[in-house]
Amino acid sequence: MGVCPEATISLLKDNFTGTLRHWARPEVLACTSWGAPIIWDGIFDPHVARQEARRRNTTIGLTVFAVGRYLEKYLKRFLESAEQHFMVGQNVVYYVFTDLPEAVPHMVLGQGRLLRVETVQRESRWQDVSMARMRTLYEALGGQLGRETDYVFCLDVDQHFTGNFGPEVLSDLVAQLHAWHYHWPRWLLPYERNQRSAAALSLREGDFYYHAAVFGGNVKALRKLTSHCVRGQQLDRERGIEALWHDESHLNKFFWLNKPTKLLSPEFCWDQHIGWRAEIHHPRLLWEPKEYELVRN
Ligand code: 2GW
Ligand code: MN
Repeated sequence: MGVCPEATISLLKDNFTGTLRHWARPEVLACTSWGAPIIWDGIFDPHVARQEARRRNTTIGLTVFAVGRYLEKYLKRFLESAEQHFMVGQNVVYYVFTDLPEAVPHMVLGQGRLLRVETVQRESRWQDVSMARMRTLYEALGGQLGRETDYVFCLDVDQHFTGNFGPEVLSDLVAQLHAWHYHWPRWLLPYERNQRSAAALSLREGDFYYHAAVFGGNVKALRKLTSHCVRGQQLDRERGIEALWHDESHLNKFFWLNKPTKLLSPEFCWDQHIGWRAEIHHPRLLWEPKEYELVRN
């Protein structure tokens, strides 16, 4: 891990949280080499972030896809937990993309929050269900979603909130450190290595391995991100290849070329199966157990 490089410490002021107390967590890396903060529990003041978001009358979008069996399996718990923990007290618009609009659970939402249901086609391969999200998001960001929000977070549905997930996560371009890979050496990270793929990174490339289950940013930055991934996926398809981790591989390529302005610690998307880790103080979003046999057939 390590401390912040001297050169970047002066930059560790965040629009939403003010000065970050990176010295409060000396055992973790609290900033990147390009000066972006890495948000760990204890280095930000959630109260300052909340006030700043209210002052700006910020509206935050939360997009989630629930196609096929993932709807009945995960969506209700995801949304109910979001009502408890996601951007409480802010303006929030949920966008649920599904092939089963009539099966979306009826939710009583807090003040200033609304839920939109958008119908999408069901892809026959699960890899395509996951990758098709990038095109759908690109189009939505160019339409009503983009017009009615300032920042958007795009999440997997197979997880639930367990703690405060507030405006401290907001920034122009936000990436999530992958819970399984945040302390791995770079050459071992599961980037796409086939140089024919648009998602390829060489052994000398890559900063961190980011998890596609959580990414966010402002509307303009996310338009750029999603269009990059759509194009990369299309190029690969034309060559008859598919990146190792599908949309996640293209997302990692994008973040290598376009550095995120904020990183979230693994506390913001944690897998309990990893077990206890000294640096994980307060998990805020937990993966649901994987039951591939059940849902992937
Ligand atoms: C996906 C895989 C196998 C069977 C079904 C599905 C599936 C996914 C589905 O039937 N319906 C559905 O709505 N999805 C959506 O795609 C849902 O939002 C889900 O959270 C998302 C990604 O699929 P998931 O969560 O099963 O994949 P993970 O947790 O292994 O995801 C990581 O890798 C993926 C690419 O392989 C994505 O990049 C994902 O963002 C990563 O977290
Ligand atoms: Mn997932």
